[in-house]
This record gives sequence, structure tokens and C-alpha cells, in this order.
Amino acid sequence: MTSTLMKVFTSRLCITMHTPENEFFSGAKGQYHESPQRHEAILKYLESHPESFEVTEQVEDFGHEPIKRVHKQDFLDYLETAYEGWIQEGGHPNGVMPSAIPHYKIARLGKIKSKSSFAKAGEYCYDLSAVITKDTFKAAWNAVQVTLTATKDLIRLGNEYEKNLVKGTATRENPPGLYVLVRPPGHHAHSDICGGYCFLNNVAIATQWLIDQPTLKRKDGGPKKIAILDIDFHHGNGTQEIFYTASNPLYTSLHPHDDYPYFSGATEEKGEGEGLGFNINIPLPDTTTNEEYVKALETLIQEHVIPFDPDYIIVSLGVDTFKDDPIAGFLITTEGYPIIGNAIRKIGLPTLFVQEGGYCVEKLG
Ligand code: Q9C
Ligand code: ZN
Repeated sequence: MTSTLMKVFTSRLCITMHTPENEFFSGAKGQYHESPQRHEAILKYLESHPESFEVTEQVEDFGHEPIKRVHKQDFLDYLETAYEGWIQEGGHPNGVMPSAIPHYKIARLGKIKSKSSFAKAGEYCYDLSAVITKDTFKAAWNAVQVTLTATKDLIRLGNEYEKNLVKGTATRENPPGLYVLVRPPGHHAHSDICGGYCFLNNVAIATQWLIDQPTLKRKDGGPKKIAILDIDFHHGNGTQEIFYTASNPLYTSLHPHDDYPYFSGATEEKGEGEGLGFNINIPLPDTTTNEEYVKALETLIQEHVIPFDPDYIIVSLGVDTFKDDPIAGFLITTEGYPIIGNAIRKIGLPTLFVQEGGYCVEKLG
């Protein structure tokens, strides 16, 4: 019998250092929902259940190379210096938020290159919900390093699992699973724009890093194959964009028909070039219940994930599908999540769960 302890990778640094105060929600100023309190609530629950969770704050430094494989250098330079420039030009200390975004209907788009921090705030961000505070870049960077630390451990546990399968001491029913409790989240971050509370795409960086490992190969000599399951309420437009022309990973997402981020997530978005057929969007009704959600997830797994024949699963784990989520929500209840977890476990592959959204702080634990 293998241990049922789940290892959790987190860090106080990324939880606490990114501190926007406000966002605009349906036209009104409100509190910033993507808060340190979310992760503190989750951590409190995990730490009070040591029989089920082993929380570690170990973090290895993987440097900037894995990040540069996903994000453009000018965007990274911008994120690192945005707050400083903003303050120098008289921006409000609450943080960087665009006041003009280069809308695609503006004919001059691309012909003006403004040096103003206020212009850059819109050039590199597509909405009003990715506020850059003093240490946002440090937090996002640390979140990536924690995610990569866990991903490295996933390789180790995956190899161990393979050996145990051969020995007969493990079954396909009990694959290793690791949980990464970091913020800011990542799945709305594109290669060169932030938005939707996201700055660096943790899941995309971990995925690309796994694919890039020179010593990690499939039997046929090719790189390991990753399937991303994006079960955050919202469509992961950033992850989709980053891998849109790639045949590895397979990106899959369940999300509502017509909700934030509004301009992506249609079934017709199937990928391009080599990536054609490797981007699967499944829009669902706003009223989706536990049963309907699990059914859609199981169909997605059977029809798309299993045929792809992946080596690892990476889950963009948003729990803003919860019925009482303040900014989102299908009708998923607390009882629904273990059923969703079991559907993913049954795939039988090493799985990395990375925290994305989920804003009902009272119930997050
Ligand atoms: N009226 C994540 O869950 N604001 N990001 C939406 C809708 C932004 C969600 C406003 C929501 C971003 C990671
Ligand atoms: Zn979300």
C-alpha cells in the first residue's frame, strides 16, 4: 500500500507579496478578490490535516530560462520595472492599472510606441484585474519557482510509480499527485500580456519545462507528452495562446459559454498549424451541476485526453466553479470536488495540480 499523503508545495513569499487593494467589478470599485486570504484559508485546512497533506516550502531556483521559453523578454522586463516607472510618473501607489488599452479597432495600433508608463500599462495588460504592486513580479517569479520545484518532484514520483507498477506494488488506480498552492495564478497570462489576476503562466512554464527536459523521453525517443486539464471556471486564454500552434501539450478546458474572458474559449478554437486538433474547448451552461460537470469531464478525458496518450497531467485547478463563488460559479458543491478529483485520478498518470482561481474564502479550505 503506497502512502496516501499528498505533498503540497507552497511559499509564504508568493502568498503574501502581491497585494492589490481594488479591482473594478461590473462597473464598481470593489475589493481585490485574488487575495492572500484565499491561500491562507487553504493552507490552514491543509496544515490541520497532517494525516492527508505534507506541506513543504522548499523551493529550488530554476532561474529565468524556463520562464523565457514561454514569455517574451520585453514583457518580463516590463513586469519587473512597471511599478517603479508608474510611481516615478506619478501613478497611484495602489498599483499599475491601465487607463487605455490599444483596442483592435484603433487604426493606429502598432504605429505609436509610447514610452509612458501609463501607455505601457495598457500595452501589456488586457483588462483591469491584473494590478501590479511593488512586489508583484517577485511574487509571480517565486510562484513559478515553487511550481517548477513541484514539477521536478513529479518526475521523481512518476519514475518511482513506473517502477512500482512493474514490481506490482502500485496500480494504475493510485498515481502520484502533487498540489501547488501559489499565487498569483497564471492561466490568463499570455506570452506577452497579463490580465485576469495573472502575470506569469505557472502551468505553461511547468509544461514547457517538462517537454524540454533532455533526459526525459518517451519510448519512441520523443519528448514526454503533457495533457493540461483547465478546470478553473474561466477559460484559460493565456495557456491556449501559448500552446496554440503546438501539438504537445494537449490543452483542454471546461468553462461557461459566455463569461469572462469573453473573447476566447469557443469550440471552434482548435489550434493552428501543428497545433490543429490539440486545443479542446468545451463550453458548458451557466447552471452546470456536479453530475453534469463530472459527465463533461469524463467525456473530455475519454474522447480527448486518453487518445492523446500523455505521460503527465497538469491541472489548472480553479475552484471558482463553486456554487457560492463571489465572481463566478457553476453549481458545484463541496461534495463535487472529490468526485472531480477521482475522475482525474482514474486517468492513472502522475498529476500536478496548480492553484488558479477560487474566491469563496469562507469555503476554500
Ligand atoms: N464580471 C482567475 O480566476 N474579473 N481569474 C471578472 C467579471 C476578472 C479571474 C469580472 C476575473 C479573473 C484566475
Ligand atoms: Zn477563474
